[in-house]
Amino acid sequence: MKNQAKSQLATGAVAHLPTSDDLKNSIVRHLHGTLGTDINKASRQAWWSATCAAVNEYVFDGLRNTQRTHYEQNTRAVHYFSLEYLMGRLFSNNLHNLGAYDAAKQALAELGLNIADLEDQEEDMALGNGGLGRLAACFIDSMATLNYPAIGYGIHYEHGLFKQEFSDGRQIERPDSWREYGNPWEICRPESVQEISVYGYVETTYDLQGKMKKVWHPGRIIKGIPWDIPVVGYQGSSVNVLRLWESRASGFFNWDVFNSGGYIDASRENVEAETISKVLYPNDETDAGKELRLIQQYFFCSCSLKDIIRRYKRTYGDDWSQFGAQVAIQLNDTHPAIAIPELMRILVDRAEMGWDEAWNICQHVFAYTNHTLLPEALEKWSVRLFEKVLPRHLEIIYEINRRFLVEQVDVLWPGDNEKKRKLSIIEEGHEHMVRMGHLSVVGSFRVNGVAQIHSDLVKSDLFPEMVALWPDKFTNVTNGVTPRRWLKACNPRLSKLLDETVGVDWPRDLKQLKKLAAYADDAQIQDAFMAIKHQNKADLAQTVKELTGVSIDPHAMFDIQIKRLHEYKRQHLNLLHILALYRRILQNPDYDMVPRVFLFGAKAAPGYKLAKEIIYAINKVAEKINSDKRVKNRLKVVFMPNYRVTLAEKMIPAADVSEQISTAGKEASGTGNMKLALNGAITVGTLDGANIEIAEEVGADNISIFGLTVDEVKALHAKGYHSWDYYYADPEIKAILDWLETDYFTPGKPGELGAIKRSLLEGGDPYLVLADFRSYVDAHQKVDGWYRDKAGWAKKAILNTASVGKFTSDRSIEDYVERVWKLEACPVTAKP
Ligand code: GPU
Repeated sequence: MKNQAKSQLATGAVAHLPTSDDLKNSIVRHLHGTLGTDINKASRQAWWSATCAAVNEYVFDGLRNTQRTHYEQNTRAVHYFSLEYLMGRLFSNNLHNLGAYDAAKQALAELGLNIADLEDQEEDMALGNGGLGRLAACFIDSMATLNYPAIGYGIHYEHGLFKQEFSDGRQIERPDSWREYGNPWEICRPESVQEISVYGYVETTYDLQGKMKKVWHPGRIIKGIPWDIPVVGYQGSSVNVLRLWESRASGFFNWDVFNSGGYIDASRENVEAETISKVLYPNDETDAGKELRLIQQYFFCSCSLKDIIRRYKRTYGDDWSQFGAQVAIQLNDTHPAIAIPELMRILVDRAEMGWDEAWNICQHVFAYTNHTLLPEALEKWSVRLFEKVLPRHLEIIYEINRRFLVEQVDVLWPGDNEKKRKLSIIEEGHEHMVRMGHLSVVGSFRVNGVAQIHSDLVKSDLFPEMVALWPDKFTNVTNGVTPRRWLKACNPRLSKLLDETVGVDWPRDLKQLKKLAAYADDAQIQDAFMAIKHQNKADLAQTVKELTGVSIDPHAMFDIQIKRLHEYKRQHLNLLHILALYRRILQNPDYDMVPRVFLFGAKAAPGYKLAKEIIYAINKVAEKINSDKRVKNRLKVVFMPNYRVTLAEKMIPAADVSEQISTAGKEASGTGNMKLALNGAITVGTLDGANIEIAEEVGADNISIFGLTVDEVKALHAKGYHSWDYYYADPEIKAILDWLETDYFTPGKPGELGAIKRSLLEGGDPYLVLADFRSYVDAHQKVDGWYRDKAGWAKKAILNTASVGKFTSDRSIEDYVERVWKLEACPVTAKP
């Protein structure tokens, strides 16, 4: 008998897990019956599609069982509203979560195929910008794993985040067409289509009793088509759904135009309607303020609310009394805040409920997560735009605001107009604006930040008066990441070592990693751990060579900064450190340092000029350093093109050092910091966001902290910060900044890299790069010393992996359940 790879035993929604023979038969069957080809001529793409179809037999099985169970149990459910889901690839993720990865690998091998080649056929599902969207993806993984009845709602963008290329070191954006050839993981649900309205005007009417009624006469009706993506919990627990809406023209209005001879006008309307879900806005933490974006937000919120209500009515009909008990809606930042007035509109205008009763329901349903304090990210919509796009919602917001100011603000601070001005949902000024953060706080029963310090700052700096009004509304839920994707699937070598040392339960009980701490001094485990790191680095070196042509040595220290490009994340501080090292090497040919490879991955928002200049500068400096013989391989610099989830999965397992260097108070949490530490990288970081909690967990010996604290940053700004002082006082800073202005890195073109210097001096250095530079360099000097001691480094790396069990998204979800959602887990049993 053949030695068949067995799937791990599933105990949940999926009745039977496949053996390798099951999968092999199913793959061939789908190759014939679904793809219409056969084994002799099938392309890799066809093999991949057939394998996905085979996997889906099990996924859909779990999906049916989960939906049946939720329907029968009629439990309270959470509805996660997010404009972004950064899912990455699903093939290996679904196999791992099903416990069928090894079986599939063997099945494919017996068919003469390498599973890794098939994995590379899949496009990333990049329907998000960065941390916020990836967090949503980790959360839906955890909710399914923990058997919580949950559904994710969002937009089915035709084009996800742009693809990044470099041309002479400059970022070029190319469209991302992730589903050009279809997507095997999604199911269209025409039976659940919704229609939504925009534009038009509001008419005030009176019934026979003289009661006033508002009637919205919309200008346009748009159809929302739902696509369901199954979300497979770990080891066959629940299979939940991510429901994404695609916009289409509704037949409703256009036919009139069409029939009156306006064929072109009718199809223009179609094009406009379909534009809504065309493309993800590529801005990370900047408010685009564009009409289409507001329509995107409203489109998906309205479709989702109607979907929730349709499901509720199946059980309760017109009895709204249980709605608040059955439905929780989590707003992922303020992007879906328009759902609050939309639910009010549905209840008051459509269901003809009284205002107080409707508002009471809203206040039992919505909860809001704040993800940033950056002023440019706090969404505001002009009243003018609102009036045009959502005239009835504007009236409702005015009424919410009027009652809030009269019934809450004026009661606590009678006659205090300054307080009213500050707390009003409508900002008065040159142009009146709707403040979506204020609306979210007023309309939610709970508000949370995403790391302890961030939640504290939300209370003290962003909404202090709201805290005075509702002290119990505010809480913290520190972010987390799913260990299934960010350790088990992406780092199979380390996963195997962990299975052998701490047992196989760690992927769903990450605190188990603590057991690894007992081996931190064990020479054998140290060697095994570092051998794995070395192999991962060798793999990454191969990828770097293929993508950039640059050769890097896996014996060097791999120092990695991967995240969106932003001034507050300070990739330019990293660059200044690299320049300092390079300059020292040139000045002292024997300069003694541990050989280092600096790796970057980052996309800049297409309209963010300085961010693009920073990418250009890093690329130009990299070119020079990498070809300079005098460096003798002590330094290499690589900017990886097109950073995305799939590239992160290759870089994170290979990192020795993790750069988490935001100005204190600016990074709400960070989640890359957690992924890197989990894979044994040592953090060089500021006391910002979740770095603080990581430092608490790993201990001061196993992290290199530098820079001003939040309080010191505030004090420095209060006293007056003059970056020029640092420039004149520190000769190394001066030399580096001046160097950037010469043509040393851009021969024949002096000044090409001058933007960074200008922003740090004339621009006032808003993120205190120069203030933190010296302590940053020292933090790296310390790390250089640590790395020279092989056993000492191995111990630190092991203790990082062992100590960060807190940062699983399973723990985050349990915190949400306890502090916000109050849900019951609902285990699923398979019915054949
Ligand atoms: N974040 Br707001 C984004 O990625 N995009 C956004 O538009 C906003 C916040 C990030 C925070 O910067 C990061 O610190 C946090 O870890 C992440 O959200 C998830 O909470």
